[in-house]
Amino acid sequence: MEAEITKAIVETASEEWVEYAESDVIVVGAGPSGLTAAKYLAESGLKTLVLERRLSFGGGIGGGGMLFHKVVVEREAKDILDDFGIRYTEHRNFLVADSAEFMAKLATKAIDAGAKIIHGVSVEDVIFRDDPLGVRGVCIQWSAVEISGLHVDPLFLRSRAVVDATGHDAEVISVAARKIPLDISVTGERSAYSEVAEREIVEKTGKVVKGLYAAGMAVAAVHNLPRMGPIFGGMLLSGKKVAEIVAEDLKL
Ligand code: 48F
Repeated sequence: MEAEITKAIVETASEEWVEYAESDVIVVGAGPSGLTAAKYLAESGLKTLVLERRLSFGGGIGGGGMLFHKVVVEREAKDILDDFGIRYTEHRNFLVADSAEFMAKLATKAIDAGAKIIHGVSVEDVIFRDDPLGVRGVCIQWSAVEISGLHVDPLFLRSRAVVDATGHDAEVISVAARKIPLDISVTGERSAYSEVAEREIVEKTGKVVKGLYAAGMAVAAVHNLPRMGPIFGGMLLSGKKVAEIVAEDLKL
């Protein structure tokens, strides 16, 4: 029986790795912007793979606001909450959701829409071509190997688009900016100014170079925008917007 358990896991997982060696879109990071993007990308018919370093969903959602188990969302993002079936209460100008429900339903709806999410995998670099200049996929490593510091070569996954939804450090765009002549520098985010941050992150969400897109707090890192704290409307709207832009760009 033990051998059969091993075969069941290794054979089915390996089949999927082969299937996802090439995708339409790779979303890096299963935080609020990445999960939102994944749902709408999958719904538009694109083969969508989400790679998440940790063994959990939600990125910065689970901590709520300083471990108070609530997150705040602006009314502008109400339709997205409704799309995901996330319940909320009204508190003056804001909608307030339970952080556990928020992250669980973002993940569930992304998976139900057809996105494949794989945990414990870190993106450490990109694949690029200069004919024309652009990103064509990612280099991946088990997070456990990354954390151990062992010298293990990565594997490659090709895709037509990569969405950096890695949060405050914009890890994918940072490595691409350092190692490809992209003519961008990732200057990092500024101190808190919530209303400006919420608006400008959505406005500046989109393509960085052919094949590489920024969503969520990665946008703030790339465009030197302020941070906003535990308010999540901008993350949801950014995830939806990047999905629409990628779907439009990938139209044949
Ligand atoms: O940080 P995170 O939640 O990013 P986000 O979608 O949302 C930001 C908010 O949570 C909050 C905020 C606004 O309300 O200020 O912080 O922009 O989620 C990013 C996810 O990406 C994973 C990381 O573990 C987290 O779950 N991640 C980061 N780098 C990598 C990665 C990487 N190189 N490879 C794979 N996953």
